[in-house]
Amino acid sequence: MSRLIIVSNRTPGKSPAAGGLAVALKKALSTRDGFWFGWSGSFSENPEKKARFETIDGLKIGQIDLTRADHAAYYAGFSNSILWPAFHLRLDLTDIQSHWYEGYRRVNAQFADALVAEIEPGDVIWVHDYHLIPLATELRRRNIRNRIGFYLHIPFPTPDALNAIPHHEDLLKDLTAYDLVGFQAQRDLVAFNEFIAHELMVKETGGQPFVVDPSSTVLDVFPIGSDPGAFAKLGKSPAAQKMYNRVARGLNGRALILGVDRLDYSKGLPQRISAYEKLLENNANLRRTVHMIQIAPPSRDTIKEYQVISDELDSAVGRVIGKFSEPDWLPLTYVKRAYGQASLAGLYRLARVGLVTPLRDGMNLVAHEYVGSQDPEDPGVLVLSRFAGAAEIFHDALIINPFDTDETAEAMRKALVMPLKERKQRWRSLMDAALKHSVDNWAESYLDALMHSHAAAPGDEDLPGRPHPRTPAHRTAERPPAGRAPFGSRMPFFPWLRSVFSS
Ligand code: ADQ
Repeated sequence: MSRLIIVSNRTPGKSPAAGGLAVALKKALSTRDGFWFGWSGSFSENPEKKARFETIDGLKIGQIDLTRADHAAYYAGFSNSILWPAFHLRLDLTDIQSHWYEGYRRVNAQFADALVAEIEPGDVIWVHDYHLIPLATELRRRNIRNRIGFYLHIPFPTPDALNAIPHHEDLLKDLTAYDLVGFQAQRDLVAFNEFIAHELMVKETGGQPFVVDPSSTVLDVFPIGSDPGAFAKLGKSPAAQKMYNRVARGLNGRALILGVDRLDYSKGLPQRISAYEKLLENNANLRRTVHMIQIAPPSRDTIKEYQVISDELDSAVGRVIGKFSEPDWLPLTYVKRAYGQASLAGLYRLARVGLVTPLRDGMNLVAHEYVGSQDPEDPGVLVLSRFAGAAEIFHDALIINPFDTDETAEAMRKALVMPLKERKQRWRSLMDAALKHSVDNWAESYLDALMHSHAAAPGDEDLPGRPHPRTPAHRTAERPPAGRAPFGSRMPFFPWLRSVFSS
């Protein structure tokens, strides 16, 4: 079996509290030879070109250091002050500083330099997320011909938002250097195709289109998931039970409404607090019968916009507490720290209402984890934003528009009074969807599609005399049908768009 090389901004750490994604990728690596590669988390003003390897928790990890200046431009700068807000359609929050792009490309080139020495013929390379879009281009420049796949964990932007990103043409070309590009949701593939369709229109009306030819890259949808079976077990574990009992005692029979998020402006937290405020305002009878817990540990807090959202949330929480609290009842608890998965599973299991209301989100794994942790005999209700990738999977959640705080408040009320029979029916359907879209199925279907993403057998491309698989001659060779369709969600690149490239 070919070796697997996983590349992401950071590698999994030494702490055992790894997320579902790290666990699934670790599992994929445990059945194959290979390693995980990324930034070490350390700075050096003169970083070694070669990767340092160590084995952590049975996993081979390769790392490099970065200079402080490059990291600032690549991570806080281009990745998280331009790509993240623009891909989440928050152009108002972008901070465009032109020199960041050079740092972004420099770090991708540095990743490629370190990787080149480690790649063997037949290795399959799986690159993760928006920090590393140019990595395949950099590897191809260094004559790496192996299969390389890319997975985007966040949503793909609409054409206008894409056009607002400096050097977006380069980034689109970079995507076409991959054999397979995987998206979270159909919405993302549609957005990609929409951009190409828009360029076709520009051409047809006599303008100067930006020509990118994605015809040698397979574009497909692979919705990520969690491990619902593991969460079902975890929800009953002693650590989960401890958290469950501790909080249940405090609730004293009140219904728990729960939000668990990274503190990020994409998660719609101030809007969520406003919706809860409306719930209490419009339903005086519910006051004292409910309690909301919002867990939101700060993230990326060196970036100004993250400090702003943190202040905004502080003030929204203070407003609601000030408005409704009584000496013996608090409407809301806001916890600004992260918890381990077992504690989260206990809280998820206790919550009558799980609030997952991002303004835009790639998938949102909290939705999957909430569903996985429920007690089948007394399940809670998921209130889910239509702008989370998860909404394409969880049809039996209460789907809301997070910008419409009246609608969100009404969904919370509906969830609180929902009869047990309906809760059970909805939960069964959600659990079936979570199991179908488990993180293991996701990794397996992605890797399967990557293995079939061009006609050459793995390693063949490196045999002497074999044509380079990415040469135009090879592109005309019949391609297998784009890998196994992940859960029937495959939507190929619109064939009629090919005309724009062939004319
Ligand atoms: P995130 O934006 O980080 O991920 P999400 O998918 O909700 O968002 O969470 C990822 C993980 O973080 C989950 O396993 C969750 O348990 C954990 N987590 C979140 N809040 C936590 C808290 N307060 N304490 C402890 N753990 C917490 C990005 C994209 C998502 C996409 C994922 C995976 O933005 O859309 O679903 O990658 O592809």
